[in-house]
Amino acid sequence: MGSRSKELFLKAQEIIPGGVNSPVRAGRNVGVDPPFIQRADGCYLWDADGKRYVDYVCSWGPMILGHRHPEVIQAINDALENGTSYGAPTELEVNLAEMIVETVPSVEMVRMVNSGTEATMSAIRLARGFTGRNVIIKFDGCYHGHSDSCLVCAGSGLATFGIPGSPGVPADLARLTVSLPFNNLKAVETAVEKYSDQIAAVIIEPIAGNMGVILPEEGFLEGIRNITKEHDILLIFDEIITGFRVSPGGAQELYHIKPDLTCLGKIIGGGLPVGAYGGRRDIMSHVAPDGDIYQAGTLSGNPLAMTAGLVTLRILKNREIYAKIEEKSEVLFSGLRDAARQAGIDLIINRAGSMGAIFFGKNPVVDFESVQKTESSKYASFYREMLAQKIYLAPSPFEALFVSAAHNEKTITKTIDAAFRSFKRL
Ligand code: KE4
Repeated sequence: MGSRSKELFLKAQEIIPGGVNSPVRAGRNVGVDPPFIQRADGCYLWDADGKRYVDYVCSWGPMILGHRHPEVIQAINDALENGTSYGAPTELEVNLAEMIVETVPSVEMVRMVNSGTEATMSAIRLARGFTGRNVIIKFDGCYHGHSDSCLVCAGSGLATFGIPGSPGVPADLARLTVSLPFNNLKAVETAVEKYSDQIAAVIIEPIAGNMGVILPEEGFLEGIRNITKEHDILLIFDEIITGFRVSPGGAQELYHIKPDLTCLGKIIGGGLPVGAYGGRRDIMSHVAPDGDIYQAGTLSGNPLAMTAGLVTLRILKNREIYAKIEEKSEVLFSGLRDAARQAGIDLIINRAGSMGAIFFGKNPVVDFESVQKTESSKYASFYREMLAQKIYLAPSPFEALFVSAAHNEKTITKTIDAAFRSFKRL
């Protein structure tokens, strides 16, 4: 890390917990003090010392078009002429809601919020209010933001009530969340048998992106949809990463599954703070002020965020973009696989479109338990070697890498070459 980043990090740690405004950025998982980023453009980031990196974090997903897409920047600049926030309804919010309803198969109505956490927290409250039930089922290794009901780990034994995943989460609340192994339909059946009339909802990342990337096995999502339908349990798809990422309609479009509620974020804000939850009209109509389930937000539907999201989604209407990013992603990840093989390194790669993850190990990675058996220390070494060659990966083995429309053959070839050199040094 250069001197200016070092200076800034020292100062930041005095006045911001860990020197960062979100824990993963601190680089504790990879043993690196973080470069402080000053600007971004296309597929590149520049740090405070002027070093340029090829970026595969893409702000954790939003920047599918690449940084500073000219049309997005122009639209935000134009919107600034009209002010920055009104706290009142605007045409922009209607237009973005319309875009989401038109594109995401199961969403009939949608409410904008300001983060993914707010989206899932609100969807869970709505599910509990609508069903009159309190238990939530989630999956080990899936992350739905930091609201109390989501910061819960699996209790001891299968399908038992959860335990707090963080101090400050009341044990009495954690007990209302059951966390199950991903890709384990039997566990879902067991939990539903055990708690059926107490379960409000199952919430899942249909393609997991917070324990590396893990794809649903054949029949897993469909099985959950059938079980939840049978027991009047709501199915919530957390598509905050996958929405408009793996396809415009998200994973639910890819797998032809209709959840009852969907949470969105990241890409729909085009890089500005945003979240959204939506779904069946008969459920969403219970949200205040139409219904009595309360949720609110000062900056919800902020005109700048709506503008950035609208332009981003309008550009993404051209599905050619997805085909091109798919091609680039295949070149990148197959290149990483070949480089690891040539360097004699055991590497597992999971990929869904332009989101993917690399795991050091030999065995398939299909759930959180198998993630924990991979060699995360090797990922940390690989991360440091790649950063030294100006390739900016997620500073944790439990995240996804993202390819954008701005990555090109030159930067992908540079990445694969850097990876080969890095693998050789492991
Ligand atoms: P935010 O509250 O961070 O906007 O969204 C929470 C969230 C909800 N659901 C999914 C599937 C998510 O991936 C996230 C946030 N993702 C993390 C990284 N995978 C954001 C990065 C961070 O925490 O700094």
